[in-house]
Amino acid sequence: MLAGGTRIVVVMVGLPARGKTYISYKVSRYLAWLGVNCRVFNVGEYRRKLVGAKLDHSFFDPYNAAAIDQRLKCAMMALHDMFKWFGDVHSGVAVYDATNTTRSRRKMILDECNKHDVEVMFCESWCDDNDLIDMNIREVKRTSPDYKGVKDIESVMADFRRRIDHYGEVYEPLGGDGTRPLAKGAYPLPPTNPTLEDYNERQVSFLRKINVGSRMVINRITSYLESRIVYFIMNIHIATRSVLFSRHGESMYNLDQRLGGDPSLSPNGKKYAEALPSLISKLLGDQPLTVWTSTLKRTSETAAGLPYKKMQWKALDELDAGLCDGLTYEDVEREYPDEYAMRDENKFEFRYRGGESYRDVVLRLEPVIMELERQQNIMIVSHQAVLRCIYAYFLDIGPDELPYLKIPLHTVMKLTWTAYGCDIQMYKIDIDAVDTHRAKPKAVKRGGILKSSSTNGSANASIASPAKSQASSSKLPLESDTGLSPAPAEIDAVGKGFVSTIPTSVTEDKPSINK
Ligand code: ADP
Ligand code: FDP
Ligand code: F6P
Repeated sequence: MLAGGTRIVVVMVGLPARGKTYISYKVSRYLAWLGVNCRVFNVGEYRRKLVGAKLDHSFFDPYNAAAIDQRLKCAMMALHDMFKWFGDVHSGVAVYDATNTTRSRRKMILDECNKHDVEVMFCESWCDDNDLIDMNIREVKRTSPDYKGVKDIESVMADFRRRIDHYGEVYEPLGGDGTRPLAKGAYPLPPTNPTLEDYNERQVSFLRKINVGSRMVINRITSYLESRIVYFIMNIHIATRSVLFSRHGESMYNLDQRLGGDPSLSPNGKKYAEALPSLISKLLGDQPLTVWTSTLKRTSETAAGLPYKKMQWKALDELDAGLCDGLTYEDVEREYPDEYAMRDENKFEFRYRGGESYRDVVLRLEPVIMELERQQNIMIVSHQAVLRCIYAYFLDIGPDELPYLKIPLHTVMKLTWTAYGCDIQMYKIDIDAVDTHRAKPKAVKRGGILKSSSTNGSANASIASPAKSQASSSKLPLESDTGLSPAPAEIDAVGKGFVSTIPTSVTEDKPSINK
């Protein structure tokens, strides 16, 4: 996806509380999931470390000379770290997350990036919906380290609004043609750029997202990857909605531990399909929903009783096991020992002969993810490997862990959105099903010799540490390699995911968000 040596930085632009950090982490998760080196550099984090977190609005006053100096220093340090990172990874996409609200600041960034051979693409979020901005402050900014310990919400709101006003005094939206006078009191011009007269923003690559996407302006986007990023940012929205996932009910192949095929549901699988509509209606009430299934019988049989619009996606079909389709893991180990061992060595990259790898599945799921971002309430009924890939996208899980995620049968997963990421709630329907999860072995047998299993070499996805915890707030625990499925209570205790068992006869919902 990324030609060797390509280095792109998405430079965020906009007043505070316009969703810049939200967009930054979404872009980063998307690209990392596709296997692109990606990292967010959030200047606010540098400011908190270098100057302090608890600064009132006056620190952001554009006429506060001392603060201007400190803010420029933070911006330069983040840039410096970004160039260092590009030096380490050689090719990748960085997201430079700051307000960058003046032309002088943007020109400085552009000049520095040109010196370091980094392509710049600006992304501005512009919004004048005061109710939405107030909601962003109330729901996200209030819990930021800047206001830690402040109990009075109204004083947070007032201080943050004044912070926004300070930025507003010197704000120059993207796209100026170089003829406008400079905003007074803005950041001092770097000595190397004594003039901005020649800086025409109509010549640079940018996307302006206006009022969450009710209007977009796209300017001089040329490269393939830039256009993918633009398309992604165009599609993301912030409307509240429900996204649900489930594997198909237990299949006849699952009973035999066979891979792939196109079997029908087992008797217990059919019971799950019958129980599903009542759980979904408990979770959604009378909200509209569209159900996406794969083209395989076991998913359409599972969704058959759901009284909603349905759509089949070939892209949601299970990972193709090629030559091994229809075999059990034991058959594969016996008949194709080398391939069996190679899969254990690097499960994400391993491609079945005549079939697919997890990486292949991720790539074919990209349009599904894009559509999922655009849509409202969606339920996906699919398969173990496919749901691992989708789960990994939302929870920012890398290629080492992804192929071992535990996605149990007869369980509905519901996404919940956090400030900059997602959480997952799991609702288990109390109908027996086999466990198809095969844990990561401690040692791999190759040519009759046991070797301890390594991690995949392809872990090129990363997000800068400061906000990582905010970007990916929850992960399902990996199965231990005992081969035993942990009881729900154990899952609760081990990791951040949790399972709530809903007996078919009980009507009351028990689940609660795991924090
Ligand atoms: P900023 O980084 O601009 O200060 P944040 O990313 O911290 O703002 O704000 C997060 C909030 O912004 C989230 O509640 C999210 O729903 C909202 N948001 C996301 N995208 C947009 C957008 N395009 N315009 C306005 N608000 C948005
Ligand atoms: P953030 O919301 O990401 O914390 O409020 C604006 C802010 O971002 C400040 O924290 C941070 O100091 C600043 O943006 C980023 O730097 P600039 O003011 O220099 O753009
Ligand atoms: O066993 C169920 C199943 O969906 C198979 O059809 C598929 O080959 C397998 O899971 C994928 O899981 P893994 O990648 O762990 O073998």
